[in-house]
This record gives sequence, structure tokens and C-alpha cells, in this order.
Amino acid sequence: MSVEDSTVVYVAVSILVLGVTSLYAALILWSPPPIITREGEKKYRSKLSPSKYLPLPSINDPAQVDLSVIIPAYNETERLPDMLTTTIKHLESLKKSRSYELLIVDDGSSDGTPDFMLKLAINEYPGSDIRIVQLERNLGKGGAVRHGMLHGRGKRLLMVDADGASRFEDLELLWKNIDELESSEDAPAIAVGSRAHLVKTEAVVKRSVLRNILMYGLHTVLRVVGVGHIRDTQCGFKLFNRPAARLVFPAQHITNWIFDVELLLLAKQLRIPVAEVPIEWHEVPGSKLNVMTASLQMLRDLLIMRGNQLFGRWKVAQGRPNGRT
Ligand SMILES: Nc1nc2c(ncn2[C@@H]2O[C@H](COP(=O)(O)OP(=O)(O)OP(=O)(O)O)[C@@H](O)[C@H]2O)c(=O)[nH]1
Ligand SMILES: *[C@@H]1O[C@H](CO)[C@@H](O)[C@H](O)[C@H]1NC(C)=O
Repeated sequence: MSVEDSTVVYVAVSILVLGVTSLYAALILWSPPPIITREGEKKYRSKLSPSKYLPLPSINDPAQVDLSVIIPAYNETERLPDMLTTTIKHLESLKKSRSYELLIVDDGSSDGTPDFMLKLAINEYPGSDIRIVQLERNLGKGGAVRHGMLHGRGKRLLMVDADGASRFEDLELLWKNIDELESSEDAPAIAVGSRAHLVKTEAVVKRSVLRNILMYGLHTVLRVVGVGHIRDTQCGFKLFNRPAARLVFPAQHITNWIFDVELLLLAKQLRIPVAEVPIEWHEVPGSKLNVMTASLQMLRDLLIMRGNQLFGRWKVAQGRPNGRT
């Protein structure tokens, strides 16, 4: 090698090292902080104990009811009451064969959502098993869902939005799909609601143009990230059996609205079967999502998620045969 050649190699290697180092630095800088669960957040109130906070169980404990319904709630005094009425009506109609609990996870609301919900639980729904859990600070929907999932008692655990956009009776469709996927009691399985069949129908045309463009953009990015096999990742209606929840939620890092994608990616990496099930949907006014900031945030967070996995900073849960660790 001549002197010039070695200089070229030296410069190229330096640039490469510098590039990787700054990428890694950016990754660390932009990664969301680890999710911290405070002591006060591991407790709940209910109609049986309206003023004394009682300890919540863990997802690793044995199940105590057939179904947990996890409702993340951020400033939801307006929308949640109606949603609760239809939800409880359906659950009560099946109560004889399926016991249930509702877990309302308040995401640090400032409009008094938790006390309001507790009052509602006592006065309007005395027959229902409703637990109110409070996050001390606003974490984002993904953080609230994760918290509820890690502290639910159900054999199966459903996450559902407080706005009532999904038709709650469609739970039965997800339920049947899990029945089919579950090869045994402790085999993990997931069924996710999907609005993909509604594309080009009235329900979607009514959404704003920007929202639709965002949706198509999202699909392209999702294919790159590795969850292109799921047509609708963002639907807020997803059912996990307990073994699946035990594997997926402890490995979750993202707490904003990209968390759905992380859950599906984790499911894929853990080889958990996922059924995508068409459900009814209607757009409900009162969404707090800003589409532009959300798309930029999405792009950044998907890259961060992939980067962290690539560098081995975020590990997929251990202990699953053939699963990546
Ligand atoms: N926007 C928002 N919602 C949160 C937060 N934490 C929990 N949530 C709950 O997440 C659910 C979805 O909130 P929405 O504001 O309807 O979000 P969205 O993505 O616009 O939902 P759709 O309009 O139904 O597509 C609701 O149950 C909220 O109460 C948060 O920090 N911000
Ligand atoms: C939540 O509600 C409170 C009280 O109504 C309000 O001051 C606050 O701005 C709301 N937050 C959001 C993000 O809507």
C-alpha cells in the first residue's frame, strides 16, 4: 500500500467510526426514558374501597377473572360515561359465563377524571367490578395501556379507547379468534381489531384528507420497519391472552401513540400468533391527536425503536423457545 492509499483508508475508517458513533449518540439522546412505575401507581380504588388505596396484582400472578378491560383515560369526563354504559351493558349480558373487571387507567388527567369515574362506578354501576388506577404523571396512551395490562387479573385482557369509537360487541369476534389461535392454556395469542376493510367506505372518506395521507405514509414506513403484514396497526381495540400479555408488555418501551407498532413488532419477534379481525368503527369528535406533529414523531420513534433493537439496547423478553433474546 502506498502512503496515499493508507491515508484514504485511514480517512474512510475515521468517517465510518465517527458516523456510527454519532448515530449511536443520537439514538441515546432521543430514546424515551425508561418507564418508571411509582409506588402510588401500583394501587387502586374501587366501590369497595373508595378512599383506601389497595395494592394491585401483577400480570405474573394467576388470573382471577375471565376478562380485564383496560381503558386508558386522559381528560375523559366527557366521553367515558357513554362508552362505559355500552361496555358494561354488553359485559353484563355475558356475565354468567364470563367474569370481568374494568381497569380505568387515568393518565395523569387534570380534569378530575379519576374521582369522577369512582363516583360513577359507585352510583351508576354498583354491580360492576371497576378499578380506578392513577398514573401520577401523564405518560401517553401507550404508558397507560401498558400499566393496566401489567396489573390486570384477566385470563384475557382487552385494551379499548375511552371514546367509544369501536363497537364493543365486536369483542366477541376477537374472542373467537383467540379461541382458534390458542393451542393450549399457556400458548400466547393476540387478536387485533382492524379498520382496513373500511378504507374507501364512507367511514374513512369522512376522515380528513390529511389523516388519510398520513395513513398511507404510515403503511409505507411500517413495511420498512417490519410490521407490513398487519394492515391496521393503530386500532385501539386489541385482545391479548394472559401468556401473550406477560411476554409483550414488560418488553414495551414506547409510551406515545407509536406503541401499537412496538407491540406488534414484539409479537412478531416473540413468534406470538396475531389475528387481524375486521371490526366496526365510527370516528368520534374530541380526538386530541395533532396529525402533523404526530407524523414526525412517528417517523422519529419508529427509527429509534429499530435502532435500539439493532444495537441491542432494547431486548425482546427472554425465556421463549426460539424467540430472539
Ligand atoms: N390523546 C391522548 N390520549 C390518551 C393519553 N393517555 C391516555 N389516552 C387515551 O387514549 C385513548 C385514545 O385517545 P384519542 O385522543 O381518542 O386518540 P386518537 O388516536 O385520536 O383516537 P381515535 O380518534 O379514536 O383514532 C383515549 O382513551 C384517551 O383517553 C394521552 O396522553 N393523550
Ligand atoms: C385537561 O383538562 C384540564 C381541565 O379541564 C385543562 O386545563 C387541560 O388543558 C386539559 N388538557 C388537555 C391536554 O386537554
